[in-house]
Amino acid sequence: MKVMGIVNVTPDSFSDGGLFFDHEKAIERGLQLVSEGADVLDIGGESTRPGADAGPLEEELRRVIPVVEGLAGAAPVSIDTTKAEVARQAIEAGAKIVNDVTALRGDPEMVGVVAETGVELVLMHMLGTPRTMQDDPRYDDVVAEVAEFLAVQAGVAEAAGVERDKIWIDPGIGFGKTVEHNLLLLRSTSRFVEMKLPVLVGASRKRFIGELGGGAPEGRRLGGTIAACLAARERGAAMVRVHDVAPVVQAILVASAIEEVGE
Ligand code: HH2
Repeated sequence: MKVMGIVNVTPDSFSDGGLFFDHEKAIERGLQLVSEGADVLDIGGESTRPGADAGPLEEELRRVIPVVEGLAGAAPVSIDTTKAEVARQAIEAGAKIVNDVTALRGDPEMVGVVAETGVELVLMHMLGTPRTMQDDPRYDDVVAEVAEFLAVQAGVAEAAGVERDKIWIDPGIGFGKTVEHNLLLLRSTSRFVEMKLPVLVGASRKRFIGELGGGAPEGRRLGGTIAACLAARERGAAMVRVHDVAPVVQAILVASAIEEVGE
């Protein structure tokens, strides 16, 4: 299983300096994650936290493009954006994957950019928008509805010319989901794997871990993050998106070694 390391270029992650400093810090962080074993770097300049609004285009471009340029030589880069123009410029700067948390619903031009450039595409499920998604999310059958949504959006991508072998699917842990929804989705990772598209799971430091773990704050959710990653791995996930690359890589190594010993 691959590990995608998260490189945030948002003011809440690097609040202690100007823009130039932000870029340097983010590039340093990315290189550190590669040295820890990240297979892919996911660079994002738009907050998708519950309650967040999408920021302006120019600001997002200023944040992420120099970081993509700085890291594209070190590892395959994924651009975490909902905006086609950001995706386009990031691809020009060397990005190989577009990670769109709206699964093509945020910008009508997105699918064209991905199809024309031939890069990979991550389709993630989200109920509503970051601003509203945690307002009482409800499903009749969360696993079936998320799977159906991802199948439809994969069809949209293919119809627009994105090759099927370039498409990833992601159940969108924490995006319009209760704790129970998140647990059901993680337990049902194999249901998504059965769709014959590689599955990406992003549970790193998410709120449900804190809610299960007696209110642990974001910086103290590594144990839960590792548990979620290993659960997804056991059920066939192809990649996990995490902040703490070294401990997750180590956990995967040990889990694989236990399975493979004596074979
Ligand atoms: N989660 C976040 C952002 N992008 N992309 C994918 N494919 N899957 C995810 O689960 C996912 C994602 C969460 O974003 P945020 O809450 O802003 O925090 P961070 O980027 O630090 O994880």
